[in-house]
Amino acid sequence: KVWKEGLRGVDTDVTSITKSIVNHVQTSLARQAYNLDDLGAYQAAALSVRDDLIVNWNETQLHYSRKEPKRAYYLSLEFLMGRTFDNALLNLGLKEQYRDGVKALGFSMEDLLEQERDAALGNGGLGRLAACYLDSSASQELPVWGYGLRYKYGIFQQLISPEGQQLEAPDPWLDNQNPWELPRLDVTYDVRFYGTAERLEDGRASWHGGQEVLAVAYDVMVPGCYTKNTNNLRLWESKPKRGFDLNSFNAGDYEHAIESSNSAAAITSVLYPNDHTTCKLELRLKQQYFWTAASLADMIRRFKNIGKPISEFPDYVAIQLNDTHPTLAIPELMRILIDDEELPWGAAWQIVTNTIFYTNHTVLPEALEKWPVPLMEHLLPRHMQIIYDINLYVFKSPISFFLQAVEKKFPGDRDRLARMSLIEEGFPKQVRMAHLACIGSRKVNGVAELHSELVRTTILKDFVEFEGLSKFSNVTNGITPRRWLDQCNPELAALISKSLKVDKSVWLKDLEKLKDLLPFVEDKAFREEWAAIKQRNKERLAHHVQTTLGLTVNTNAMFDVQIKRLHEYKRQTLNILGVIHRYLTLKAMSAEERKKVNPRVVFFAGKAAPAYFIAKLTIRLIVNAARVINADPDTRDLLTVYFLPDYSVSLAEVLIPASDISQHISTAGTEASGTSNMKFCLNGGLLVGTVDGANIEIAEAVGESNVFFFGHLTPAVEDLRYQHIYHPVPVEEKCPALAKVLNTVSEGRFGDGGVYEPLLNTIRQGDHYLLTDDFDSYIGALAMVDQAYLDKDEWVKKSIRTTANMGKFSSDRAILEYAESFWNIEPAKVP
Ligand code: 26R
Repeated sequence: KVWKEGLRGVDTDVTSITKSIVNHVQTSLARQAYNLDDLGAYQAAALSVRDDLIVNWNETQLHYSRKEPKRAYYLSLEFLMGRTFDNALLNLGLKEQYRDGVKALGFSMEDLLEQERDAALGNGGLGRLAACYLDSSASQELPVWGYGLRYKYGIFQQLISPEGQQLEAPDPWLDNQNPWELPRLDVTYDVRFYGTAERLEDGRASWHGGQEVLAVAYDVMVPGCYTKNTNNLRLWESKPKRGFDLNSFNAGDYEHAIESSNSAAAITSVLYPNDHTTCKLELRLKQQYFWTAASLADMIRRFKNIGKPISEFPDYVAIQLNDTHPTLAIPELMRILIDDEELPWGAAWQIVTNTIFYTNHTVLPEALEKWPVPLMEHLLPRHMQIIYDINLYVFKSPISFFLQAVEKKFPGDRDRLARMSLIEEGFPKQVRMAHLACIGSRKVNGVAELHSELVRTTILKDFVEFEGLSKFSNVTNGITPRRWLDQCNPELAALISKSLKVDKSVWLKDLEKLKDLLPFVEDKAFREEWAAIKQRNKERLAHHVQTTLGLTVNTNAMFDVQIKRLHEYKRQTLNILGVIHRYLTLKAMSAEERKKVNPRVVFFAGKAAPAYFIAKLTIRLIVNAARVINADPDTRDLLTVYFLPDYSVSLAEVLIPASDISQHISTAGTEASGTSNMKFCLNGGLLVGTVDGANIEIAEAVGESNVFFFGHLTPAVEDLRYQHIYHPVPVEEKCPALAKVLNTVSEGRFGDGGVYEPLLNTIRQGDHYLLTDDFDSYIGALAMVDQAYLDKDEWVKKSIRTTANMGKFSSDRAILEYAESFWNIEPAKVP
């Protein structure tokens, strides 16, 4: 059965589609149909699909306005959407028709899909999670909107120099018109910065003066899968409030005239490429306030349209903070309620703490946001007052329920108050955004079981003791099976539908149905098909590498993949040192021995933050080790290494279905969840990893015999780090195999060894990420992988079992948990 509702009805036959495409060529693009290139054809086809999306989007928004359901808003500074065209076609159920339509016009769908630039408005896991959650919200017919920033430049493009250096280039993703957004030049808000805040009576204040900037809305349509419901992602662009300063212009001072207009436009000009290291730049704080202020103003305006008293705001609105980046929503909502709505402090606080929810995505100390008080006072004087007031109200006021509880429970515990304060003492003082997010929220959650437990027992321990356990919970992350199985692995999706004898619309929206694949583990013909699809996906990746990099990949080898942001805690260094160990081992073998070895191809991809020196050195080591290893005639049939530049959502869609094994090898307790681990396993790739993040729950779901675990466990980490500092043991003694690898690098086997000393020294001294502790068991795990791969048939069985047991990791499950246990919202299906 093909899904039919939600389409224009009669106009979805191939002739109507080609007509609509040609019409867009001639009108929207003002071009001739007979000399059209792939880019033009893509744009016209995209505009034609957009017509459908707009109809559904309009009906959805109208339906929500009429029904007035409680809505949820997902505030995220990052939405890593990737491409839209293929996803829109899939969700609308128009894939086949458009394939035939563009073919009739003399184009191939594959080529057209390649024309679209990724929307890369995010760094990594947190941004891609936001994109998966939007897809699931729409697919589950939930009234959810996303709010973010419309960066003119997304995450930088990564180039790799001949020496192996990462170079960064801008990502001008909007250069070829973006058909997926609707400018809303009429939806605008003023946002103020700087100026003065004067306290008035009744706890109110007046904030005036300073700079005013205009926020302009751009709406991105988010179609649900096999439903008419099409949600909205509203992205804000900054503009000068009044063109430019006419006085200066008339006085001949052109430079000054455009200065302030440039400074307004600068706010949304570029995505900050840092993840896991905070920067304290004024422009970043400006981004955060600009976006939260515009989003809240928009929500309040929509709420007021339904004519309810402001006290009912939490009955109609839930706001989810994606990490602490939008925490200013807490003091901003307080400001609106107190200064504009004239509510008393307690009533305002009641509303705020019933509306806002906070998700934490990392416990690494360097990633916890803190803003200097002087900067905050200067840029947002009224908000700084409110933050001080919250600190007083919650912790010290005699009328506070909390203080009584604290006093009763911990009499005279001044250290505790200092630890918990919103303000960290020091020079300068700093605002602790995670503390503010925590006390201003209805619920706080982590993103995998282990991570949520670490949030409760480490960074927010005092708050758990203060407010009780029930506020702190877990929602394990998920991924959308639409993009991460059906779209990226269409052959596997087709095999699943064929074997389960159901339309894919069934299992794509109820992923637990994959369990029904389990009986096929014993079906030889099925296993052969399964293996053949993996093989074709490997060939597709090899073809991609051939055409983009001109390199020939051995598709008879095991494909071993690690793709993620470069970071010491993710330990790409452990991987490349393991590769070098394998290389040295192969070199030491006789020709006879080598014949028994399974060939392996190792893929790396990922970006390093531009200022992250050690991470960039790791890239350099990977690239240079690859150059030497791939050129060695003794070993090159058995081991090759590739660093694929400019990792992106689109590249992930090619890499993930092709992997036999993927690596998720963070130091235990450091990776909050990981989500690519879920993507690989859903596509039948096996996992080698540490007992960390969502790896643990994946192993629980698929069975521990189907994953390769290694390394120390979280409770050991603190003690091991202590030993490294106070009782250091030289690497030579502690881990001779690793010492040998480090020395090989130092000696210059992969180019000037001196270059790598700072990287190698992070391991020799301090070794904060425990490479010396985990290296031997890592090598052991990889040996187990080799062993297991020898029995191809058993390997395929593991692969099928893995996919079949991944139902839990659908982002549909995750978003329903947020909807039901946090936001208290219900589906609002468009009829
Ligand atoms: C404050 C600033 C520098 C900053 C810190 C951290 C900016 C961005 C980040 C990104 C962090 C929060 C992130 O992406 N965390 C990842 O979130 C994923 C989704 O929950 C997890 O799967 C992943 O484990 C975690 O690292």
